[in-house]
Amino acid sequence: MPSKDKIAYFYDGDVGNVYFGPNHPMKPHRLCMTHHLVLSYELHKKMEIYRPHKAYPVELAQFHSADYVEFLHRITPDTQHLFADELARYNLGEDCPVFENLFEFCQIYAGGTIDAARRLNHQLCDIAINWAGGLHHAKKCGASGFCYINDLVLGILELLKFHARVLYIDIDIHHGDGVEEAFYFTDRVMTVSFHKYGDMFFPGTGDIKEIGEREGKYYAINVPLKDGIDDASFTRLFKTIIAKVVETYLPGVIVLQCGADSLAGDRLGCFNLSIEGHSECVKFVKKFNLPLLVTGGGGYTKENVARCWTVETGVLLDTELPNEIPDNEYIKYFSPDYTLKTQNGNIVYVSAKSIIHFVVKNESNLDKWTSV
Ligand code: ZLS
Ligand code: CA
Ligand code: ZN
Repeated sequence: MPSKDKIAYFYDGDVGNVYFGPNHPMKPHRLCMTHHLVLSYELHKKMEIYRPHKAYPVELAQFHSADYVEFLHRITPDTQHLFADELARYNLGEDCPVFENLFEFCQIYAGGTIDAARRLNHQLCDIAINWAGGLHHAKKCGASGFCYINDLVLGILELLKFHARVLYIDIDIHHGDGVEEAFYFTDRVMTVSFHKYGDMFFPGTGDIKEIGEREGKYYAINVPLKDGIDDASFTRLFKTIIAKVVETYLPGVIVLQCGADSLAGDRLGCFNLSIEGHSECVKFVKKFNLPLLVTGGGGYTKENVARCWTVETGVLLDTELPNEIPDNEYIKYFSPDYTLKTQNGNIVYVSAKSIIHFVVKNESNLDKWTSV
């Protein structure tokens, strides 16, 4: 059945041309690979493709401090040695290096999420996709974990102009700390993050006991998980929690961060999800038929990131994709099998009992939930 949903997809060919540096796990080129795979399946024919505007400094300063935005604008790889104090103050360095065209990169991915939110606000689409967005760690006054500007917070602030309640869901393997922190004291945004927790895993926050404060108490949900969680456990937790949240919170719009570092075989991640498991979460969220803003996020084994986000573009379009990848100029990256679904070799089998760390606690906002 062809979809009746109107899908807006945001992409700028310049976003994949920046380079974080040798050995850095974040490879923006994965965004070009994703886009080429989307094109090779001819999915562009089923949605509206937009080049996002480059967000203006004043737009970035709706969340970030003006001095931080101004510094990001000004700093270059050639001048950074003159600004040691500021680099430290704004947490720029190994995880968040200063590279060529850094500010333009931020303007593009943030512009994409802002444009996506605005099109949803004006009911010009039902679903808006920005795979370049989802940089959930950035803080008001500084960078963190490969994230400089928090496009998700900016997108949600835009959605709040038209919607009383926004639900934010984060399936990146890392805790969505920047988004949680921005809305920790309000009941107008409910944040739900699924993530690896413990063993000093970055960023170290996201305990089940973090539930929000003041007006925001019970409006932050954290689902801390251990290594190796598989499709069956993850999707069961996800569906149980999200169904209950949507039923009780009644959001006007959903923002879904689809970080692909929760896939098996990720260079930084340690979960055991297949692309089918990951995309089942997207399918489940789509079924609520609420306006939906979908972003990327982490993902460090780039062939699998491209595969995953292409499958999920298909899910959002209600289009099943043949497993054999059609010929395209990036086909070499998908050798040796040239198929879309996760290679079995990525899955590591571990005892299911050892991996579920998530316990429903009476004192948390999950108190009325009988079992997960
Ligand atoms: O959620 O764990 C850390 C912080 C450190 C260890 C790494 N060193 C460099 C800094 C201090 C405690 N950082 C994490 C950040 C993970 C961000 C995830 C982003 C997202 O997916 C959303 C986009 C981390 N993990 C791995 C690295 N950093 C890392 C690995 C290898 C390198 C090379 C480049 C840089 C320095 C050497 C680097 C970082
Ligand atoms: Ca997460
Ligand atoms: Zn991540």
